[in-house]
Amino acid sequence: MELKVLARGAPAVSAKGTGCAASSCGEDRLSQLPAEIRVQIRDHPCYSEAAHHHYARMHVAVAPACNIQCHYCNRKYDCANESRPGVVSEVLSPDQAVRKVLAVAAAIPQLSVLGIAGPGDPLANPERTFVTFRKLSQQAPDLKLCLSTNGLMLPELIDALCEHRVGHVTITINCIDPEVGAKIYPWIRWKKRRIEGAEGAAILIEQQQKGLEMLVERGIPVKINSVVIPGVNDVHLREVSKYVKAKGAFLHNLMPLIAEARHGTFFGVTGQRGPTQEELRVLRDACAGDMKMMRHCRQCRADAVGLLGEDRCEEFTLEEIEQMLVDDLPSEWRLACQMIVRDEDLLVEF
Ligand code: CLF
Ligand code: SF4
Repeated sequence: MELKVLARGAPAVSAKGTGCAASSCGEDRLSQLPAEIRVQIRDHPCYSEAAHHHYARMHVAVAPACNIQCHYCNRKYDCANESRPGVVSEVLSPDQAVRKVLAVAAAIPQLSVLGIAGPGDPLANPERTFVTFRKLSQQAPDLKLCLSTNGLMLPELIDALCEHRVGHVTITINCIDPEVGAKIYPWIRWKKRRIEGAEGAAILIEQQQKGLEMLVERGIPVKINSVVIPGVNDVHLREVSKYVKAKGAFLHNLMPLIAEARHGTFFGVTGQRGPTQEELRVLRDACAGDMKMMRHCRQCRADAVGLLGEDRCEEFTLEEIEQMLVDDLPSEWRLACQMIVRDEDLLVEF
């Protein structure tokens, strides 16, 4: 792919095929943010809409277990063509994950972010998650580390997150009312007990809110994901958006529920529908008055690889990686490839 460098001051041009108009792509908004936040997000494809044209992320699926049950989740179901959270073809050991990251980094120089997002909850598998982060910090120190969690164990593991240099955290917050939560979470596992209904949801909500505050205090930009479930939490999410903004979250991502009977989830088999595009747009617009909204999410698999919307996970199966010569580009080389789009005076077009 040839990078065409345009003259200084020329209008920005969106990447072909990404379906995102330049006027909404955030270069201007990015330049208005405080310098330290800009540095944290400018090469993160999820936190910066502009960056998702130029930077890639990958997930390593090292976290199989979960400590709660959501009515929209069934991690047993796998389809190579399906892009949705929790879907994964292979669970990796930390060593396999490191090898995979180095192989991908050598093949995709735009790789800037390594995330752990499942297929279960990364913080319900702390040892596997943190061993992976530690090894990658040593072997690919330029990669930003990112994590997506249900938040149940966030307060207890916050120090470990900071020690391991995790710079971006997403919490899935679907409600701030336990009665709404009881319709989404049948149970949680807490202190070796299974706690059901609103009682369990109340503990989860409290932990999520505590975790959000602690992350903000530590200067970590927090993104909130919320699954929009019509008739269950859609109206309530306006309140959620106000709440998380007041607590200092950086970005809110309202994701449509994906529920089909063939996925075997509770919502799928009971016929719970997802929101229409119009319902989603109206809700996002209503919440946008309260905080910055993410509108370019691709609801990635837990083993996604590449630019958002151009998933290349099938090229990097365990079998393929075993046969690859894993000889990562030195970090400086990768950074040099990326630096051209980091320079805010240069506008580039693919
Ligand atoms: Fe992955 Fe999530 Fe980090 Fe991004 S995804 S852990 S913040 S590196 Fe991004 Fe994918 Fe949407 Fe997630 S497009 S599902 S928001
Ligand atoms: Fe599934 Fe994530 Fe919910 Fe756990 S927290 S049940 S992995 S969606």
